Amino acid sequence: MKKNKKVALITPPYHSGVVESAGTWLNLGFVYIAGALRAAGYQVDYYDAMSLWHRWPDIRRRLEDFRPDVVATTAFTASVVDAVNLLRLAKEVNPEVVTVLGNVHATFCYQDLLEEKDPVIDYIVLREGEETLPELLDCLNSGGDPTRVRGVAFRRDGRVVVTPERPFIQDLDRLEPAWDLVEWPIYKYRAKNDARLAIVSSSRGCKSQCSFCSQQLFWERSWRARSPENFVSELEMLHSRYGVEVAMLADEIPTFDRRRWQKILELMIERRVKVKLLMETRVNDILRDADLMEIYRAAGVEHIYVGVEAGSQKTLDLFNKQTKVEQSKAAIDLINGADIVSETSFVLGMPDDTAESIAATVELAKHYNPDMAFFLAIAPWPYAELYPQLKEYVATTDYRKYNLVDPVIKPRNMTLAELTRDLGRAAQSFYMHKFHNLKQLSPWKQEFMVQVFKILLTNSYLADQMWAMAGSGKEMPEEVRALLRVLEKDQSGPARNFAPIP
Ligand code: B12
Ligand code: SF4
Repeated sequence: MKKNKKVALITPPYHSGVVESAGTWLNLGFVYIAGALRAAGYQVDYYDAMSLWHRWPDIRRRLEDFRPDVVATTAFTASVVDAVNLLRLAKEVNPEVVTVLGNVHATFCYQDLLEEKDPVIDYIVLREGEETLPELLDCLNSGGDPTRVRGVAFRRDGRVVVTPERPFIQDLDRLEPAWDLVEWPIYKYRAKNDARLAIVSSSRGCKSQCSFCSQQLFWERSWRARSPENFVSELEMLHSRYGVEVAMLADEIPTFDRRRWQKILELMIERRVKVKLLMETRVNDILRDADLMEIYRAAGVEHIYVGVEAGSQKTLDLFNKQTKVEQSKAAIDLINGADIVSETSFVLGMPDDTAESIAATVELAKHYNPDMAFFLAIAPWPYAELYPQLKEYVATTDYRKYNLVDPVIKPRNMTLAELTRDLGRAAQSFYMHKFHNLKQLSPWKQEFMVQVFKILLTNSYLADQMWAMAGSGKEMPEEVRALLRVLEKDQSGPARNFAPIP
C-alpha cells in the first residue's frame, strides 16, 4: 500500500481576463498528469479551482473532504503567487502534506521559490510532469533518495538541490490523459453558444526564437508530435464519449510538419470528425500552407490565431520574430479568404512606445483586418531572452500583474496610467471599426462577431471601454443595435461582470 497515495491536482484561483472571457478552459497538463499518476496506482482529485471560480474557503473545504497526502499545483508567471498561496493553505490544513509545484515559472525560477523565507513548496518538478511526478512519489513512498529522480528541485539542509534534466518524452502517443476525471459541464465556449469545449494537444514544443516568449525556452527549441491517427481518434472519442464540440489546440506550432498536419486535416474530413478546432500557429506556416487553407476549413478549423506582435520591422527584429511586416497581412488575408476567424495580438508597452506609436499600431491592425485583435502589455518574464533589455523599465515585481493586461514596463515617455488608457482605447477603436464593417463578413462570421461583441460588453476586462464606445449604437449595424437593446434591458444598464461565472 502506498503511503502518499491520494494526490490533489489543483489549479490556482488566479484570474486576469482576456482568453478567460471567451470560455471556460480545462487544465490539460493536469489531465495528462492525472492519467500518469493513476496508471502508477495513485488516487487523483483533478480540481480546476480556477475555472470553477472557487475562492479560498471552497478550496479549503475540498482539501478537508478529499484529505490528500500530496497537493500539487501549477504556475506560469502570473499565477505563481496564488499557486504558492494554495500550497500554503494545503500545509495549514495538513502540515504533513507533501506539496509540489510545476510548469514554466517553477521550472525557471525554482531557486528563488525554494529560497523563500517561509518555505511551503517541498518539491518543484521541472518541465514535463508525466514521468517525473509518479517517479518522485514512488521514490518518497519507498524511502528512496529524491536526488535520484531526474528533473526535480528541492531544499535539503538549507540548500537548493537540483537533479539532472530528464529527457523529453519521445512517444507522445503512449500518454493516457484522464479525460474521465474532467468536470465536463463547466467547460464551455461562450463565443459559440456555450458549446462543450476541450483543450487538446497534438504536439509539444517550438523551434522558434522569439525573445519575449517562454515556450521555446521551456521546450529547449525542440518539437515532437503525436501521430495523426492517434490524435484524430482522440477527437472522435472526445466527441462521442463526452460531447465535445469545440477543441482548442494547446500546441505552440501544430503545423510545424506540413505532411503530418495535412494528414490530420484529411483524416478529419474523411472521418467527418464533428469537433471544430481553434488553433494558434506561425505566420510563416500559414503562408506555406496557402494551398491548404480550404482543407483547413473543410476539416473544421474555425479560428486561427497568428502572433503578429508588432507593426514595425525594428520591433519585430528585437522580438526575433523572423517575419517581415508585410507577411502578417498576407497570412491574415489567407485565413480570412478561407472564411476562418482570424485573430492576432500586438505586444505593446515597450520602452519606446508613445500614444502615437500605439495609435499607429491600431491603424495597422485595422489595415491587416483580422476579425479579432488584442493589444497586450508586454510582460517581462524574468527568464526570457528579452529580459535584460527591459529590466531597467520594470515598474513592478508583483507577478500577479504579469498577465499581458496590466502594464509592467513603464515606457520612457508615458506613465503606466496613460499606457493603460491607451491600450483600452486601442481595443475600443479597433472593435468600433470592426462592428461598423460587420456587413462585410460572411453570415457565420457576422453571427460569431455579434457573440464576441456580447462577451466584450458583458464578460471582459474591456467591458467599460466597450460600453463607452457603443454609446447608443446609433451608427452600428442593426444586429449590434439589437444586441445593445437586449443587454441594456436585461441588465438595466451596462453589465460589468468582470469575468465568466460558470
Ligand atoms: C491552455 C492555456 C491557458 C488556459 C488555462 C486553462 C486552465 N484551466 O488552467 C487559459 C485559456 C484559461 C489560459 C489563460 C491565460 N494564460 Co495561458 N496558456 C494556455 C496554453 C495555450 C496551453 C497550455 C497547455 O495546456 N499546454 C499543454 C500541457 C500538456 O502542457 P503544460 O501546461 O506545459 O503542462 C506540462 C508541463 O508544464 C508540466 N506541468 C505543468 N504544471 C504542472 C504541475 C505539476 C505539479 C507538475 C508535476 C508538472 C506540471 O507537466 C505538464 C505535462 O507535461 C499556453 C501556451 C502553450 N502552448 O503552452 C498558454 C500560456 C501558459 N498562458 C499564458 C498566459 C500569459 C495566460 C494569461 C495570463 C493570459 C491572459 N491575460 O488571458 C491567462 C491567465 C489565466 C487566468 N486565469 O487569468 C502564457 C504564460 C507565460 C509565462 N511564461 O508565464 C502561456 C505560455 C502563453 C504564452 N505563449 O505566453 N491559458
Ligand atoms: S511566440 Fe510562438 S513561435 Fe515564438 S517562441 Fe513563442 S511559441 Fe514559439
